[in-house]
Amino acid sequence: MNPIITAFASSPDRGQGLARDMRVRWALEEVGQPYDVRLVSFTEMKQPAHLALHPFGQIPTYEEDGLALFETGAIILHIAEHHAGLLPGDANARARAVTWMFAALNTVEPPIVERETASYMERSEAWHEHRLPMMEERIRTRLGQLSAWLGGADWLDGVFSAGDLMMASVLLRLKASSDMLEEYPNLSAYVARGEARPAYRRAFAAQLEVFNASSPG
Ligand code: GTB
Repeated sequence: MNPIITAFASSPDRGQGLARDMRVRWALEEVGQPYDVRLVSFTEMKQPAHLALHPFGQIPTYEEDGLALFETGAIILHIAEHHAGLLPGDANARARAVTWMFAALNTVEPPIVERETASYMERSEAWHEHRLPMMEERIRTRLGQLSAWLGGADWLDGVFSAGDLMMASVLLRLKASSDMLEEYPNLSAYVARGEARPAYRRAFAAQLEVFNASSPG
């Protein structure tokens, strides 16, 4: 039986790959694991059946025989540990790839999400325009550090890994909501390399199809 993931029945981004099921789809495509998708509405996500899978009432979730997971970090690590292609064989290189997954989720994604959330939750507050530059400075600090680490390399630690998949996914979210990424040409090129991967393109097409299928005409 294929694993089953959940995704938005109606994603606010109109299928532009910004919801977090995209990174799970990408990981599954990278390792060649077919999967099924159960689409859920915002109402269904808060109902007991979904809360039994995801205590915070969110997507994505991941189910396979006898196992239900939530949190994209845990899901992608699980996929990477059970299939070849997303983690190096060498134990130390593997640990470093996992480190980059955590860095993407714990160090780079939070300031990006904070700015994005503020832009729709706090935009009408008088203090928003004063807070915005501070939030953007925090993002630039991380982008500058990441850019310095990457230098002229293709990937963060040698070959493409789950760490790159997660980092590129996080940066793609920034790219969709600001021009900041363009200030770092090596990071822009890094994200473009991720987007050019056949697995990424298949995942993107699959989630866009959900939007197209639900739109008239
Ligand atoms: N830490 C969790 C993880 O990594 O799995 C975060 C999961 C999460 O934030 N899920 C969001 C969700 O279910 C969807 S991805 N939200 C509904 C809710 O909380 O009620 C966040 C997201 C949503 C939509 C867009 N978009 O349309 O642009 C982008 C990102």
